Amino acid sequence: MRTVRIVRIVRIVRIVRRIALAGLLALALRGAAQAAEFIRGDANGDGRVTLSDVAHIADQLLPGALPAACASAADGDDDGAVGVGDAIAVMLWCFNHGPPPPQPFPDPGSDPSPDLLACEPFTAPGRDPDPAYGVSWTHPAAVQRGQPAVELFVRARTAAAIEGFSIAYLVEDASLEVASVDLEGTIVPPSPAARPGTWSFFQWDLAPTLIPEVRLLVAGVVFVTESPLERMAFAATEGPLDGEPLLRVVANVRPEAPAGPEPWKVLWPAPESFPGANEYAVGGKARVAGVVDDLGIVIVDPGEFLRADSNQDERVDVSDPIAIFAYLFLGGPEPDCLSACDMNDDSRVDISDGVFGLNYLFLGGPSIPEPTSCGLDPTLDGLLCPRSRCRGP
Ligand SMILES: [Ca+2]
Ligand SMILES: [Ca+2]
Ligand SMILES: [Ca+2]
Ligand SMILES: [Ca+2]
Repeated sequence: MRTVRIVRIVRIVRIVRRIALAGLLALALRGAAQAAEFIRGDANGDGRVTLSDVAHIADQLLPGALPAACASAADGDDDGAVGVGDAIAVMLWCFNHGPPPPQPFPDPGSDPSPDLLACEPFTAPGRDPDPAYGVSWTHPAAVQRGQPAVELFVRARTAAAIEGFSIAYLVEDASLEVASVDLEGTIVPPSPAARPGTWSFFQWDLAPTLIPEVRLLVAGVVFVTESPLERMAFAATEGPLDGEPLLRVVANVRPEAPAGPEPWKVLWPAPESFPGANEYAVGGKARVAGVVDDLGIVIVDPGEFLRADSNQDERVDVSDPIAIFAYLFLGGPEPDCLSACDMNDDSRVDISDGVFGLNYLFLGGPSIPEPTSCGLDPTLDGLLCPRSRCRGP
């Protein structure tokens, strides 16, 4: 009888132990799930920390948003909570203005300072270049060597509403001096929050590379309106994907830049390994631009010219204002030397130049500004003179 009781007790103890072990095992498994390996800052789990992660973190901040699969990864500053500060910290790192995210980074690992944030294992979407997205440039066909403040616009071509956009371009530093990147003249709304300096979600940087003559231009924007919580999705562009201007780059063409006649490449896409590689954020996920144009411009030597000799016959007479009127109003060919056509030297070629010439020739009007013999323009402007009799026939 006693033996039977002992056997029963042993059995009960075994069952209790088994249940306890199963419970411990379940707890352990749940703990393992919470402690899945992650890369800090890689909130969307594609294996890289980019602007799309900033968009993904911002998604989590919207009211009613589903919790992130891996809050630990979204906790970019490792303070144990996910907030606007994480989006800003990750954005700053992407654009070379902040320290790299705390461990684990850049390789996956577990959190060295465990907190209450969870991290379920989740599969990483691919990063294949998508031909539906592209990056191109609106650019002047030609600029004068030494010309200051050339405006270059980055055009974004999209097939869907995007939440953010970043570029990484290599700059031919001997030709082009990048002065600033901003949102002037782009389709981004000019709200106070959208202005550079007050807008935390716009960043750019010009970083050195291993090659001294080449610099890396990175710039990116996550669309926000008044607050990071009210993000604006950029409207979709349909059809041939001509794109919309999204970033303005202001640059100076260096005096030592090699002059044309062929376009000289000054900006070309950085390899995808660079941070900020040409990427669109769509629903917090990265779409890598499948079409990325480089930028070549014809750099024109300012050269010597004779002002008011519009038709390049080495004389200033009535045929010169007539040549300007023919070009402006009769669909005549563009003159070889627009600098010479700018008779009144106001940096434009328009009807007032023809009138100025007639006034000078026949009515004793003001004299023609310099150079009135072959020479350089004393005031550098955007007008070009690729061919002039002053440089030979
Ligand atoms: Ca990522
Ligand atoms: Ca945080
Ligand atoms: Ca002439
Ligand atoms: Ca003029």
